[in-house]
Amino acid sequence: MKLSATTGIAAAAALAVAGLLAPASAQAAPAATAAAPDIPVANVKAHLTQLQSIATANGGNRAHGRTGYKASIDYVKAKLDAAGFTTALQQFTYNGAIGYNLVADWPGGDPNTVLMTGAHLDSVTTGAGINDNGSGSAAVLETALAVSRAQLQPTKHLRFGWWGAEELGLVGSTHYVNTLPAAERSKLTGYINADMIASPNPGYFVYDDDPELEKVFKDWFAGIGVPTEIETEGDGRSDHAPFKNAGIPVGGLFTGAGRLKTTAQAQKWGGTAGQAFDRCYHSSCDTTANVDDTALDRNSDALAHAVWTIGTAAPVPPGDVYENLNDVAVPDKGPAVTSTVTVSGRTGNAPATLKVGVDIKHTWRGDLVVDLVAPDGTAYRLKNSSSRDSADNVIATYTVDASTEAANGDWKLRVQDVASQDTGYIDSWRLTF
Ligand code: DTR
Ligand code: CA
Ligand code: ZN
Ligand code: ZN
Repeated sequence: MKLSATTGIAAAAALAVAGLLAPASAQAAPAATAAAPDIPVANVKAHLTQLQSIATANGGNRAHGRTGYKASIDYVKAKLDAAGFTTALQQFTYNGAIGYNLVADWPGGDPNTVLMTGAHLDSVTTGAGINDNGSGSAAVLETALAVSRAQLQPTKHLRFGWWGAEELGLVGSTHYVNTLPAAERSKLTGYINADMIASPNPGYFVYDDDPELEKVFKDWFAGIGVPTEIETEGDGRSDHAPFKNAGIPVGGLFTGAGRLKTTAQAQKWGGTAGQAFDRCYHSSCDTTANVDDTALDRNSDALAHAVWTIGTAAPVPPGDVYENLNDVAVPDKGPAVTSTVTVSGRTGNAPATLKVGVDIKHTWRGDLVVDLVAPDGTAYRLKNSSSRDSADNVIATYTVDASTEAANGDWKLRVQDVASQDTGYIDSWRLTF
């Protein structure tokens, strides 16, 4: 068993996902973060008007492989080039057509901690795709332009992305993540996704993936008195999925698609119960008339708030990493297995934000239950089993409040496969104090 205990010697966190925000103590210090400006919704709508005009001039859509998509990319790129971003077009081929991702870097910030915000720019072939996903694309663009207007000097490096061929299966974002060198991928400390954020009968959904990204959004909406719900059906449904599968913390915003708004939701958000959040989802009526301005405004401001808050937070000091790189086979529908990390030489208790990085290779990860077991035997549930989660591998970082646990001792990762078929193994795991 190979342990790379770094007792007492601060080492760069092996996971670039050690944390998005400064630890609580640093947050108690004078505000290390800058307040985001209001994003003028008129500016966002102006981008939507341009995207609508592009669709109208190009056969009524902005779909992958069509002239309307490339015209959309050119529009967004021109705005960013003029605002001082370093832009790059990434080409890929899908279904015999050339697709494009647009990536824009804001010069400055720590190149080893990158916060990325993105949206897919393509529409379906049946319409202009103004809510899906001109809304997300325009809000991300206007947030980037606001960074330029402010000449923001963030602590993290800010990157923005516009993806191609999302409607055909997250093709552009998957191509981006899969072709990013591992060393570059490990610098991505978070990815924020905006896909459908101005539905005409809006709900206010926040992705329930990374706890810190979820909190930043939920706190912002609570601050304006708007209740939110967690987006439980988002897994795999938009461009955050390839980032999540690569072990990068993800978050995002969503106002709903074809699902019907319930009576309870209409009572808290207004709008019409029994009607879809977006009746024009993937339809020709998804035009500039298919946008709720208030939802667009709120989500644009929430996006800017998250970029400013996380992008300007005090750098997270490197943690002490204790890891076990030994493979441990997980028997199919069998007894739990464990992998141990011995922590020694520390004083006091573990932190309230103990980072648990796991890398479990396993097809149909829904079979797996994963716990952290403290030296005194206390178990902390990291992941429940799920009959719906058919994706492969559990590559994630969990934040555990272990402040009641003594730091020193044998910590165990406990994994059990509770459903038949599909097997795998613990590839590695680590604790970052
Ligand atoms: N797949 C997206 C729309 C969508 C459906 N469910 C969610 C959940 C979270 C984000 C987006 C979506 C599309 O059609 O582009
Ligand atoms: Ca606004
Ligand atoms: Zn979409
Ligand atoms: Zn769509």
